[in-house]
Amino acid sequence: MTNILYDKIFGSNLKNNKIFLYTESEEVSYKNFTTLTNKLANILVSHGLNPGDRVAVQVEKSVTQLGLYAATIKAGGIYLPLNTAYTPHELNYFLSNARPKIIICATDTMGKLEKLYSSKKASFLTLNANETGSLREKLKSSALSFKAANRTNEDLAVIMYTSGTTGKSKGAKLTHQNLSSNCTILEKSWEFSKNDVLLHMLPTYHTHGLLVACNLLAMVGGSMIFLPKFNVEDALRWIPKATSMMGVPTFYTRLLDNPKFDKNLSENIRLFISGSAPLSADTHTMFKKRTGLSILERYGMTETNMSTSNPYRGKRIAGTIGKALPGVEIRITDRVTGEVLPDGSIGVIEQRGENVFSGYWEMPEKTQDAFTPDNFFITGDLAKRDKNGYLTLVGRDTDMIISGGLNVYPKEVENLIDEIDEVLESAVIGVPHPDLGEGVVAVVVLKRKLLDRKKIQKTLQPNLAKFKQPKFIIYLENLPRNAMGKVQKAALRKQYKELFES
Ligand code: MLC
Repeated sequence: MTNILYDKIFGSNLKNNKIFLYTESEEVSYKNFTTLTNKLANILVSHGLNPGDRVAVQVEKSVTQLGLYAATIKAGGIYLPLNTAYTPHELNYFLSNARPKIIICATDTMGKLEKLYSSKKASFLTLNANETGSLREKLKSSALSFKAANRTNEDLAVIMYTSGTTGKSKGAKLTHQNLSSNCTILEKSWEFSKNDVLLHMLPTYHTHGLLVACNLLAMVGGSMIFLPKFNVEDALRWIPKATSMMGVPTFYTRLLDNPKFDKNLSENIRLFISGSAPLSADTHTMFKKRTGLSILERYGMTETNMSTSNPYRGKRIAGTIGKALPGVEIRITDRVTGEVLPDGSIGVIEQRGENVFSGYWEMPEKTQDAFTPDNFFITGDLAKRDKNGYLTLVGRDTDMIISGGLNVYPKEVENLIDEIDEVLESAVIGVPHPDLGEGVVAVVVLKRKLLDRKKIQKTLQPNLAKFKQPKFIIYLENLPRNAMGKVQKAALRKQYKELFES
């Protein structure tokens, strides 16, 4: 019996007394983490989990939460992590679409969700930020051993939702093979080993924090300083004890803004990695000046895991996302004709390899649209490749916004704004933001005056995660349009490019 992902990621360190996780309050060995995983897997199975069933998890980052991920995989389930910022309204969509067998969330979320989502076919368990809840209660009497379910390469391990251009999110299906093969490539490419201690301050409901950081460190038998979220003071305190860190560009710009962050503090660090949003060449250069270290920028997506990387040994070129990782085929194509373009031309990044997901959950048409006939995934990111194979991102084929490493699809926000009686139409754009990379801005045309000036914000609040809500709303008489009547978002982005600069 094999369970491809579990055996690969957690299998070799099961009985190890070495510390896997350091938190502010405890140290968890691999051995204790395995016991926790087994107990959690027994609880999941006792709630009816069969191989192939989904386990939806919307909880704060914690040791138990990471154990739930391992337990779901070990029990043969499909782990479905959900951003804690999602509102019950958004959750209702994910749950109705994925139909999980088990839902694990905070106690107060359960109260709200039960009203919206019919729980007939799902069991609810609770886990709160302070590690209380029904799940922790059940741990006390759960059995210590658990036999891993058989899972092959093609079986699904994780579904992660990504926003879509039409405003409806799509569940990216990630197989045991997608995740385990990518991890092996990263181990070799970034030279991770059991000697590594990774400072982990990312959320664990996205690819970056869960499938890159946690999978990799568990697989090599390393350790993680596992903190609930990023803040500069905690980072400064823990960086001297770490050998590596992964973050979105906002982590690095916030560190640079603090004069206490310097070369001495980071002398034990062998590798700072950045991804999920473009790192500006300026930040790369300033970071090198301050610490003597070049941030390694890499590129990936929920659908593809990690696809390109600057080298561990060799030249890390500021402003580039490096070269295709081993086993990942990348080509640049014309956005209209699909024709493969020569190096130096700007076009859409398409990729193929074991890293690429197996399609969108129960959305065959969207899956078909996302792939070329020869099975390359069309990313929608625009880039050019130089003669040495280094890729530079130059924009996006869609008008997606990346705010602090989180993707926001304008359509989802526009749909909600346009439903307001007084609104004629809206255009949601991303403009440069000094802290978040891009900030969400709504440009709104009213049919008639808003009696309540905060009506738009009040409408969005219960329906949309905070990070998707506009940080600024601009009211115009008309939206700029081209001769075809299409809203010219590029013109709006240009006009408001300095909005967040002061
Ligand atoms: C929080 N807020 C955000 C935000 N995060 N707004 C826009 N964009 C974001 N990313 C809101 C908060 O709710 C708060 O609202 C206000 O903005 C300021 O909060 P903050 O305290 O400054 O934010 P903070 O909690 O520090 O979070 C910022 C952050 C965090 C950048 C540290 O968002 C983060 O950890 N991002 C990482 C996301 C990530 O892991 N992405 C990987 C995706 S995987 P208010 O009004 O209450 O003050 C992927 C694939 C790949 O993309 O290749 O990696």
